[in-house]
Amino acid sequence: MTETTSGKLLDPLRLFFALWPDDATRTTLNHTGKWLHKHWDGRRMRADTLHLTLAFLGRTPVAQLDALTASVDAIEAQALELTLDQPGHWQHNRVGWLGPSQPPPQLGELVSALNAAIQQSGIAFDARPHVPHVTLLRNAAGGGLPACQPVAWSVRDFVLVSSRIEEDGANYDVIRRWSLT
Ligand code: 2AM
Repeated sequence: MTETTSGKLLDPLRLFFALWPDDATRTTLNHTGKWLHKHWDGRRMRADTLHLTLAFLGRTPVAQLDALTASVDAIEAQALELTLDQPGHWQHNRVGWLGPSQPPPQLGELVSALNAAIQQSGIAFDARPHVPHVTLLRNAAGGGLPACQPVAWSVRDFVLVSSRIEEDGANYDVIRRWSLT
């Protein structure tokens, strides 16, 4: 699960918490990625990697995983409905993305609860202000756009993901999943 292709266990892991789309939402997001690519060019993210990051931990020793998951087990957060209706482009890293113009309060609550749980588990962590987005393009040109078809996403769980940077790009393994109430 968190092994390299050569079979070695990765330590430290490169971890992040994320909302992981169900198959139907993933297909719709991928469709929006195609549409955005027509306007902004760049490199499309593979459909199987699409996600919305909640908190990024970076390099974390495997030895800290149990403390982390125990802290997160104690979180009680609510299910939420996301409407991803806002395409965006960041000049500094040329990322093209889709996010919610009006993030529901439950999303901010979940992010805060995760930040607290990460800190409680003793992991060195530098929380940045959270800008909810799904990266669809890298090296994108940006510019004006026609109206974008919103993507509706019923969020019922969140995941912990381990990221492996390999020759074909980033590969992600979902290593734990937590239900929202
Ligand atoms: P991005 O898609 O905007 O690049 C895995 O790398 C995920 O973690 C991606 O969603 C990425 O966001 C995000 N990420 C990478 N580095 C980060 C950082 N330093 N702070 C917050 N999120 C980060």
